This record gives sequence, C-alpha cells and structure tokens, in this order.
Amino acid sequence: MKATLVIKNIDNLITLRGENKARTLEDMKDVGSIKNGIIALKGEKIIYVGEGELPSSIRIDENTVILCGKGKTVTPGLIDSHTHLVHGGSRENELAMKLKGIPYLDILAAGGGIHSTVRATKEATFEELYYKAKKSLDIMLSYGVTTVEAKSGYGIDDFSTELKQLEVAKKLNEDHPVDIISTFMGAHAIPSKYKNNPDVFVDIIVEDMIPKVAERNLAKFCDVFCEEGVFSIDQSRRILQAAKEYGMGLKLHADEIKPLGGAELAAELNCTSADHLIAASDKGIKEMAKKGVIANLLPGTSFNLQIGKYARARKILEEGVPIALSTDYNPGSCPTENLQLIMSFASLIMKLTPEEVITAVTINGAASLGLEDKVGSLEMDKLGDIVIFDAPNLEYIIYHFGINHVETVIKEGKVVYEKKL
Ligand code: IZC
Ligand code: ZN
Repeated sequence: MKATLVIKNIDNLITLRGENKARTLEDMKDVGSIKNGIIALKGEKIIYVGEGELPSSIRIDENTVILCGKGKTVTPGLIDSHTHLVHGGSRENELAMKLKGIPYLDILAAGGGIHSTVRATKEATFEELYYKAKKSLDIMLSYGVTTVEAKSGYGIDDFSTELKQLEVAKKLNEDHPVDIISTFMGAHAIPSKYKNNPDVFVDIIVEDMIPKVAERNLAKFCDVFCEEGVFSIDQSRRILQAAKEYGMGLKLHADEIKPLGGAELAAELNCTSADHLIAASDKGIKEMAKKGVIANLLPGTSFNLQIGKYARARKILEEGVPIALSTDYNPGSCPTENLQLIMSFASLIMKLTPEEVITAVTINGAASLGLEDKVGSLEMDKLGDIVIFDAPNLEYIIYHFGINHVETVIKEGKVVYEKKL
C-alpha cells in the first residue's frame, strides 16, 4: 500500500487509541503515547500508527508528503463541540456593564445580550454571516481545531434567520476544511413578543420549527437554553422530546447559572451531552453518570462572565461522567475561538490533568457530536485529522498558556494549515 502522507520521528505521538466511546476517569489516564512515533495516511484515512519505521507493506514514493516530528507533540485534530459560530455583530459594549457587576441574565432581561445579537444577525446578509464565521473558522483551524459544532439561536421567533444561520453553517461545512456539525437552538431566548406567554413560542418551536428543520435536514442536534428567565425545565423537556421524535440528537444548556435541574433533565431524556453544569447538583451529576450523558464543560464562560464559579470537573469525573471541553465561542459569554486557552483553564482552574484535558477535546468531544467512530483518535481507518504542536510534550501546551502552539494541521489527509515562521 502506498502512503500519501507520513509523519515520522515524532517525539511524542498521542494517539488516544482505545474504544471509540466517551471515556471516564480511569480510561482518561492512558492517552496511548508513543515515543519516536510514526503515522502514515492514504488519502483521507490513517493506514498505520506505530513506533520507529514503517512496515515493508507500506511504500512511499516521490509524491508522498513527508513531515518530521522531531521535538514535536502530535495529537488528533481538536474538536470544539459547543459553539455559537454563526452570528452577526459583537458585544464588547457589555464589557462596561460586566465591570460594574451587572449579571448576564439581567442584561438579557433588559433586552440586551442575546437579543442584541438577534437584531444584528437578522440585519446581516447571508454573505456577511458567512465571511464573519469563516474568519472565526480560520482562527479555530489555526489553533488545531478540525471539527466544530455550530448552533443556531440568533433568529429565535424569526425562523428565516434561524434557517439563514443553519444554511451558512451548511455552506461553510462544504467549503471549509473544518467539519461543522449543526445544532438547532431556536429555544435560545424568549422573544419580547412572547414575554407574557412563552408557552406559545414553545408551541411554535415544537409544532412548526422542529419539523421544518428536520425536513430540510439542517441540524443533527437540538439544544435549549434551560435557565431562569429563559426556558423552564418543562418547556425544555417538551422541545427536546419533539426534537427526538424528529430524529435529532439532544443537547442542553444545563445549570449554567442557576441550579434549575438541567443535569437531571439531560439524564431523564438521555441527552448526548449536558453543557456548562456550573451550578449542577450532586443528584444531577449522579443521574448523568447512570445514563452516560457527556458533561461538556466551558470554563471560558465562567471566566468571561466573572461568575467566580466553575463546573466541578473533578467531582463530575469521580462520579463517572465523561467530560468534553469546548470554547462556547459566542459574542456574549465567551468571545474566543482559542480552544488551547480553554485547555489551560480546564487544567489550571478546574484541576484536570493534561491527559484528561486532551481526551476531553479529542475522543470525548467526538462522542459528544456522535463522531467517535470517525475522528477523535489516531488509529487505522480513522480520518487523518492531525495536529503537530511545536511543543515537546502535552504539559508544555497547557502550561505555557495563552499562545498558539500549533505548527501544522492536517485535515482528512491534507495539510490545511502551516504556521508562518
Ligand atoms: O449570545 O449570550 N449562554 N447563550 C447561552 C449564550 C451564552 C450566547 C450568547
Ligand atoms: Zn452555549
């Protein structure tokens, strides 16, 4: 068999080999490191991962791209499994309010926050949204991210804007090297029109929007912002049950700020992931463990909102819940595309080990998007999504924080990003 791309002499090859499923505490310890590793690809897929030299069954010729991993750390492509990628405008005007201590939910209740991004997203053309999101995707790719989840939710009751966001994500998925998995999140805020009768808006989401999104095949998942003053537990349940009937996977913004019982609901509904969990209860965490719901943690949001509290990552792991980590990239509560910074926060603030962190942004991120059989680890027959870090080991990437350590990104067997020196 002829290899089309080989990375050889890799000082620290982190394969994440093992079962294609979300991993918990014990299984997060062994990240399948190989010293003096070598990896070979044919087309978009991995054909060999090992130590030293290639076996004689794999040939190379003058067309084979050969990269050197001396002094480098090589990992699977990173997966950012929770973002609000496609949106109009920005919200730096909220900084002054944040510095005065005005809470996120108060800004939202006063008609700002998400509502201001809804206005900007409605006004933006398809092209404007496309190029703004593309710019963010380019940044994410440069930081080693090869798969991104993207939510709608800045149209809310304006369904054409919801569709516009999902269509932009679909087009970018076709045009851009980064793979995009779309999530319908019309239930992101209560529109002012329905302030006094939010259940009418829930009816519209359930009876009209979800069937139409499903019919157009525009979203793999459905998500709800289950939060005080936004969607209640009962409303969230109704929306997600409807989405399930239409074949969508389920996600939930759960217990981000107030302990409403989102973790419990995510377990009850067998959600693929419950995201945020900053205020999740002990009971909710235990129930998630029983059902195998992935905890998608977003420490950049605690940092940006200055709520002084982070999800209890160690407790969550010790109860047997698998953890994924994401940016939550959005204009209001986490305006950053930098997943490496989130990895540093997760370790230095949430006390996750480097092995737990890399598992959370690779195979566990893949599982939280239902992609664990395709990406998230470096093994035979998986896609050749690979990052070469200019770093001697994993600790270095996490410890030396706030900068980009990526040297080269390979997506489906092709070099798609190279750092300019
Ligand atoms: O635009 O504020 N938390 N939704 C729920 C967000 C943050 C995004 C935003
Ligand atoms: Zn979010």
